[in-house]
Formats: sequence, C-alpha cells, structure tokens
Amino acid sequence: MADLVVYGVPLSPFVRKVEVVLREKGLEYDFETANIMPMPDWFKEISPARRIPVLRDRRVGTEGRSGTIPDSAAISAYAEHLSETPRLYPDGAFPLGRAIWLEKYADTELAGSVGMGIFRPIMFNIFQGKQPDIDKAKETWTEVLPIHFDYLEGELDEGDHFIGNELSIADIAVGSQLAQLDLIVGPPDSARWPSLVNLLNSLKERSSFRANLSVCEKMLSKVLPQKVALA
Ligand SMILES: N[C@@H](CCC(=O)N[C@@H](CS)C(=O)NCC(=O)O)C(=O)O
Repeated sequence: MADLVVYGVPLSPFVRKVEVVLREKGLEYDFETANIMPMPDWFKEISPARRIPVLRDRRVGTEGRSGTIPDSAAISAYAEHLSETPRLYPDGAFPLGRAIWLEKYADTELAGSVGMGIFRPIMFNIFQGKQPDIDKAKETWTEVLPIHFDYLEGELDEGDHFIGNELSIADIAVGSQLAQLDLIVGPPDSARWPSLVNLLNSLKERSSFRANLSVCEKMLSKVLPQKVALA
C-alpha cells in the first residue's frame, strides 16, 4: 500500500495533471475511483468544492478529511515539497511567478473552455445516452479556443517548454488540458500553433502522461469509437 492515494477518475484533466506530477517525481500512489456523476457521500466529505481530484497522505491521516488535500494546484505544490527533484516549480522569482500564472491560466481559463465548451457538450451527453451537442463544441473550437491557443503559442515563443528548457508545472497543466482535447476532438491545428502541438506531442511521449492516457483511451474506446471532427 502506497503512502499517497489519488481519488478521482483518470479522464479528468485535473486528475491527469496530479498523476503526471506524482509520476514525474517518482512518488508512488494508489488510485481510488471517485465518480462525479453521481458523487458518493464519502467523497463529498473530503471534497469541499465537490471536485476531483483529492489526494490523501496516509502518513498524515487515513479516515475522513484527515490527511487529505483537494485541488490539483495544492496537490502539485505538496508533491513539490515531498520530493524536491525533479523541480517542477522553477527557481527565481520571475520564472516561478510565471509558472504559477500559466498553471492557473490552464486550470481556470483554458480548462473552463475545454470542460464546458468541448467535454461537457460531447461526453456528458454521450454518458447520458443523448446526442453530442456538436454545434456548441464547434463554436468553442472555432471561436473560443483559438484565443487560448494564440496566447499560449506566444508564451512558448518557439521554445519546447514554457519556462526555460525544463519541464515545469506550466507544461503539465497546459498539457493536461490539451491532452483532453486531443482525446475527444484531436489536437489544435499544427500549421497555426506549431509550438503548442509540438509540446503536446512531446508530453504524450512521456511515460507519466502515457500511463494516464492509455487508461483514458481504453475507457473512451467503449463510448467514443472515433474522435469527433470539429474542423
Ligand atoms: N480547481 C480544481 C478543479 C477540479 C475540477 O474542476 N474537476 C472537475 C472534473 S474535471 C470536477 O470535479 N467537476 C465536478 C462537477 O462538474 O460536478 C483542481 O484544480 O483540482
């Protein structure tokens, strides 16, 4: 039994982010499924925001809220302190501030568009036995997401990573959301956003991302035999 437990479902981009952080740091964890539709009472008790993921450190507590930390950003910061290498939060005031901003941007602005504008209209409908709302997804894909992609492409500035030449929490947070898009509707247009797609492709080759994505792909193959074409 590992000291750490991640509660959630692999298909959540925030759960993916936490799994990648823990794997990159070589921190072993157990995975316990906590669905959000519907959310069981035992999980509501440990998730005040009613969201996944939540992490438990069994060395701190094994029952109820004891030893638990909700929120992917809080969990990632906790992991950084549990295992200092590899550093995912860069040294230096400005790089650190920028990494935290990009993490926050991915977790809020980008995630909002991916979740509400693509995942929900397609996958929530499918999970409920309804037709996917392709019009809503197309509108997000053509009118909303390009604004995020343009910004992030500019922040990459033709580089392989957001901060220097090293993997950081900024890459992982953005990559977790891009991978969500990739699973459901495919990647952004590589002719228009080459650095962003290059980042996505290089992250997808990492064993940390692969571990989560292979579970997601297997799960999706049962409900979404092929990606939804929006272009
Ligand atoms: N700020 C949270 C966001 C987590 C989040 O929004 N998770 C989604 C799943 S991807 C969720 O639990 N949604 C609950 C719901 O929609 O009822 C984090 O970074 O962990």
